[in-house]
Amino acid sequence: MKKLLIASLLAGAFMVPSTFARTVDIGVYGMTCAFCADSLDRKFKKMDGVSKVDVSLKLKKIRLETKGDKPSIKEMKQAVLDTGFTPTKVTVVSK
Ligand SMILES: [Cu+2]
Repeated sequence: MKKLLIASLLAGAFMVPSTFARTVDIGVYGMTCAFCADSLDRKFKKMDGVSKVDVSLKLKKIRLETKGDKPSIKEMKQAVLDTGFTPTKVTVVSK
């Protein structure tokens, strides 16, 4: 019984989800309409590690929330390029 208790305590310790998260703002040049915003939104939602995407057409930027260090800043910039836009400034808002 005692053994079982220790085992479950250990398992619990390993299952604690990481609270580490990042918020990143990506400036986008060339985003002019709702369709642009939508294609960027869909692109980032498909990326591993991205938990939230908020595309602002007005501010011409994307706010991302990631679960950890992935995707890298480089991968974010590449995703913007792949969608047909030009990334401007990438800012890590909080970590
Ligand atoms: Cu457009």
